[in-house]
Amino acid sequence: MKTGGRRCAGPLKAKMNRGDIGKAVGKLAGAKSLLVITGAGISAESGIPTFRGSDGLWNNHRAEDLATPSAFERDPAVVWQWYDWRRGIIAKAMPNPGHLAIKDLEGMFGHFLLITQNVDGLHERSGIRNIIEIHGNLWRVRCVRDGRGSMLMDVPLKEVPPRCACGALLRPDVVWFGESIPGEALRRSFQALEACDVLLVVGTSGVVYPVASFPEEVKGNGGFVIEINMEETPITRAADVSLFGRSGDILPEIVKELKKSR
Ligand code: BJW
Repeated sequence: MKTGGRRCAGPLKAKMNRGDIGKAVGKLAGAKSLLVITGAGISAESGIPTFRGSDGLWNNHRAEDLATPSAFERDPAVVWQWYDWRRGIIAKAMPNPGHLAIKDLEGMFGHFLLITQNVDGLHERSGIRNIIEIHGNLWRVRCVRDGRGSMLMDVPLKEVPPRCACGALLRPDVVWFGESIPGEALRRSFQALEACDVLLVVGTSGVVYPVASFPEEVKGNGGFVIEINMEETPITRAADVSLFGRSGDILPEIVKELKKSR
């Protein structure tokens, strides 16, 4: 299943087989500490578009036009229209069997942390407790004048761009390209990368840093890396096991087998 030196994402080269699931479950059964990382792929089966790939958000919108501080400075209304559209899709979406299986995994490990790159809030809605939303949350906003954060749940937005009571612009409380990951989230992430026995990486293209470097970090610390994705990614090279297919199929299967083995 591992593909050796391939660096680039490519077409699906191999299908998951029972041996790979067995190897993953065997390792999980002996692990005390599990770290899970998710990306847009985990929410794809809830009907939320991913960023890259044939149906990805970046096909119609250039990242530099929408997910950067300079884009927001140039045209906050355009950026907010994009977020308003995505908030409309996410408001109707529900956690899928992949989200629910990760919630089940949380209950099976003494030490568990989920680091999600997603801003959709679906993991939280699955009931998970130990979570870092490393790129923020698109239901939270903050005032560009004083940085104060609040929730803004209106769908659609009442005004675009939305404004704070003080009259300044509000921005989505998410991390755009070129912005730093909040210090506390990064510190806790690196602590978990050092401490985990197993890292499970689900539905990310593995091209956006710093998360793209996390699998190599875990390998460097002697941890075991399991990847779940529809296709090969740059992470496939670092992964000890790669399971190719839908996370909403594979994760419940892992939970089922893990319960049997305990
Ligand atoms: C399925 C599936 C199914 C589908 N089942 N799977 C080091 C080297 C080079 C560059 C940098 C570096 N360090 C920092 C940078 C710059 C930059 C960066 O990474 N650039 C790269 C593009 C090269 N990083 C940053 O700027 C970060 N900040 C930072 O590091 O600060 C310090 C610093 C700054 C500058 C220089 C150096 C240091 C911040 C990154 C913020 C990313 N923000 C976004 C938007 C968030 C808000 C929003 O949502 O609007 O985050 S961009 C976008 O990409 C979003 C995502 O979280 C992120 C990752 O995407 P993800 O989740 O992987 O989605 P996709 O679509 O790419 O992949 C989906 C996958 O699912 C695919 O593989 C499918 O196959 C799979 N899939 N269906 C399983 N059913």
